Amino acid sequence: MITTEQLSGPQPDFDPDEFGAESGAVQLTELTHDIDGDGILDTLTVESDDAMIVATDMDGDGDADHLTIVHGHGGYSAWEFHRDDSGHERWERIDQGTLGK
Ligand SMILES: [Ca+2]
Ligand SMILES: [Ca+2]
Repeated sequence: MITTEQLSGPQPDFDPDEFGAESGAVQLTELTHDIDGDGILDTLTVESDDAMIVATDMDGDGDADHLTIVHGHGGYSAWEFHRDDSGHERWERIDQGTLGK
């Protein structure tokens, strides 16, 4: 039996520990936050057992353009999505480090 509780909590389709440049587009279906305050929801946060993911769709096409992954041990990485002229999709790591240091 499926409860509404089991259906809640949208999960972007990737493993935060395995995420990398070739991970491909991350579709965001249920945005929950408006971080730039323009009245349009643009950001989804997902908490898993050992990581928190903040995914933002800047241009409103439904795919994440920016991801920040914060791991339970305090390390984080930030990624920016690029699609080149030939349609190849790639994530570029733009930042990484450890929170609180
Ligand atoms: Ca917004
Ligand atoms: Ca987008």
